[in-house]
Amino acid sequence: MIQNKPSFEKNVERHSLRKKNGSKSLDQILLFGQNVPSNKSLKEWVQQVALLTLPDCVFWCDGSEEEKEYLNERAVAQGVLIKLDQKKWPGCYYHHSNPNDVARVEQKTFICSERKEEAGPTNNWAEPQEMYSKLEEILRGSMKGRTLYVITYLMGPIGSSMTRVGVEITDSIYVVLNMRIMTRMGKVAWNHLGDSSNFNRGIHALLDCNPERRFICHFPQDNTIISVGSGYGGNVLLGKKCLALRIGSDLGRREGWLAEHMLLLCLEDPQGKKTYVAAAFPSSCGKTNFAMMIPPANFEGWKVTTIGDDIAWMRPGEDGRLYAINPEAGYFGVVPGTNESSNWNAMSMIKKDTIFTNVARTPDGDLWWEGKDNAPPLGLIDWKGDLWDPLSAEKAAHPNSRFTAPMKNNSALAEEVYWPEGVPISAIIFGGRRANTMPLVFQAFDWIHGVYMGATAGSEMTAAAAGGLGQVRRDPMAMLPFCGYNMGKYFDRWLQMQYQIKELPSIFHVNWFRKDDEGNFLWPGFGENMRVLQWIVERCQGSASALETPIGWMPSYEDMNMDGIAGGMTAERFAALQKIDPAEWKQELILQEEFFMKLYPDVPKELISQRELLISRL
Ligand code: OXD
Ligand code: MN
Repeated sequence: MIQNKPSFEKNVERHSLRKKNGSKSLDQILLFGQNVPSNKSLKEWVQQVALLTLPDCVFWCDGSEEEKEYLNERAVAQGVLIKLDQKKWPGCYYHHSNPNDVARVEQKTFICSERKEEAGPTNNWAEPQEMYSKLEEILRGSMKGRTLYVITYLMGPIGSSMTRVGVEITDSIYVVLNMRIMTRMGKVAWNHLGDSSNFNRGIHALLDCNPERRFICHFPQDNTIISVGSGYGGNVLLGKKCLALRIGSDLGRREGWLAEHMLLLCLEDPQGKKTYVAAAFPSSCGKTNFAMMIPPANFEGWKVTTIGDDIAWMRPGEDGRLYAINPEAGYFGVVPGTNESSNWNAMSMIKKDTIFTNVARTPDGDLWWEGKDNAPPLGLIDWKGDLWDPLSAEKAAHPNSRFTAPMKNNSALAEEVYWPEGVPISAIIFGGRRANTMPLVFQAFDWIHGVYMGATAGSEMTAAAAGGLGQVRRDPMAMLPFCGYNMGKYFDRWLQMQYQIKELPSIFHVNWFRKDDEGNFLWPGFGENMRVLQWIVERCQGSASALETPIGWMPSYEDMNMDGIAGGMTAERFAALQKIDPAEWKQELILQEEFFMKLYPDVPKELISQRELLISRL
């Protein structure tokens, strides 16, 4: 039932007529869409951008169901989306991206703060006026013949004091349909904004998807983002990495809170006691799986529910605890490897209302990807749109192929995700993908030591970003690609938290990816990670013991619940998982020092002395 579809169509038709009749009044094009908000500064800004980009039509997205149906049909008609078999995949669509545009581009991502030092040595910096001028030339007339969509959206739950309004102007219908899943969008955001001019201004233009003209630029002092030349989610769903992390972290610096690349989960024990946990892992290291984990069968009475899978905003609460919200409303998750046993909740969630990007499909509208757990069907069409040769070394689905799914379809969704003030965090976990050196789990001695553990975390690079796959790089707090200001100052922000919070969360480090000498994973991962989570929660509650080691508190084999663990676990194998190898740690400390040298002179002295203390303990 598309009640209002005719009125959208009439709007577009009326517009075309006006164009034929030579009427170019911007006031008139601004009327397109079902409704238009009354906010004057918003309208003026959209008008300015329309005058620069010269679209055929301006479409104000109101976030309604009717609008979604209309836009889905339009996207199919334009060949941007392919409708999947609606019996197998109700409400699901498919999108192929340009093969040159499948991941975030860190080398083309800029923080255009007033001074280079504000962006710091880990970010690309460009002088703001120069970058604005360059982008203005790129944007001039760039939307001719296209529709300019105005997406007004919220990052954060309705009614939360932490929630921010963003407006993304885009000429990509794919972006509109993804943003409606990832954020609370349309009228709800107009109502939140009211007459205020305090909103993030984001402009996205697809252009011709030429990597040479691809720039993802942030202007923190103006609360502005401009992204051109890409259609990949991480570069163009501006609420996510750009606003919620890069601009968000800078807002946190000014206002005394933290925007983090963290999942949020609620762990309920058999007595019904709930513990809230935040965990930072670099991209494609299993945050979504961890946030949706199902405890092993013998963990009767334990329950994990998801608050967020990628981003957390954390601020001191009035009661002296650290409170966190998930600013998003959907998941933009990596598909390959997702199956009923690795992530049952995600599998059932993506069966409806999901946009799939760059997985493989069959000619009759079904889907397949590596790790889906069934043999590839015949006649598979790969992520580039070509017939896939099962004998070729090429993957049928791109390793960074994605689903975009609304969080309300997650059967493990925590009710707390809607709480305006968020949840009080008891444990913070840092982790990465490390084949060696890093034990399965250890706990920081105190807050400063924990900040040091996060600040020095490293991980092997994955397909989520273009670049050297598999190389270990320092990725402090999993924020290397997302911190919108000087990393040393960001460490300071973390340290400052100890004066803002009375009940500081305990901090842990985990590594699910340690391998033996033959290259086999030592830990089964997935739902079995619950065993580590249980120890962490019991440490927070003061009921689990630990051994003091040079790198932190560690569980002994007996401290862990290993009953019924998949594949079995012996004390020797656990010792290999937890081993502190002096040669590996020597190398680790050298790499940490190199990283600190890069950040010189902004590394807080507290962290330098933590490193010295660690050396002396080792
Ligand atoms: C993501 C990423 O898409 O971190 O979440 O790249
Ligand atoms: Mn992420």
